Amino acid sequence: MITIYHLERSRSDRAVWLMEELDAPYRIEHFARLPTWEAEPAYKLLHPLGSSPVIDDDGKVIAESGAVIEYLATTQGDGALVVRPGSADYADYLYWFHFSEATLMTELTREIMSERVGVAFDNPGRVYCRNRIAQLMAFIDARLGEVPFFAGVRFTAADIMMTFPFTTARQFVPLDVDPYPNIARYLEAIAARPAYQRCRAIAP
Ligand SMILES: N[C@@H](CCC(=O)N[C@@H](CS)C(=O)NCC(=O)O)C(=O)O
Repeated sequence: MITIYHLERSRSDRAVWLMEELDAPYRIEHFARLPTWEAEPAYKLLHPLGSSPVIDDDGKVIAESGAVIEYLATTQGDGALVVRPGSADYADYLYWFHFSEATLMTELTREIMSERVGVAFDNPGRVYCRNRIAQLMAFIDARLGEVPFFAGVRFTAADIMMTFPFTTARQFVPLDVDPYPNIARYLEAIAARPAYQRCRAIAP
């Protein structure tokens, strides 16, 4: 049985959303953030790095969003949200699946931390980071102007990886999507998905 250790307002909501999309069985345990935004001490005991997400599959503990989502997407629900090698969309699936944490969340996290520790808005490092985020946003918007979902014509686990920066992460960093109509339209379509709505209620 899969257990999802959900830290409030965190990346573990991806795991909950994936399991809801697949209609796969799981249990969930809830954990709080401290006022510093760090995970409460009990969460830190789940894995040596103590950051969300962490899941457990019959005693095997797995962390790191990409690994968790790939593991669940591959082992649950007959792999319905995976794109397999040989598919025309395979390379795009891999690209966007990994782009989320490796590129987009890297820049957003830098900006979140700069704001938290009071780095001046016009600090050259922050200016670079904001310009980079604008470049990434335009790039993502262009992709969503070509196809309805990140991997192509169908909803996949790459969408679950790519949505987090625009939803939960935006509670920590201002990220205006109004100048990006394709991203805004995509987020409206995501918000209308029943499994996404269940996830929001189960794993706030
Ligand atoms: N790249 C890692 C980042 C993990 C991460 O930073 N998680 C945040 C929440 S979204 C966290 O656990 N913050 C609280 C803490 O580190 O105490 C992943 O995707 O798993």
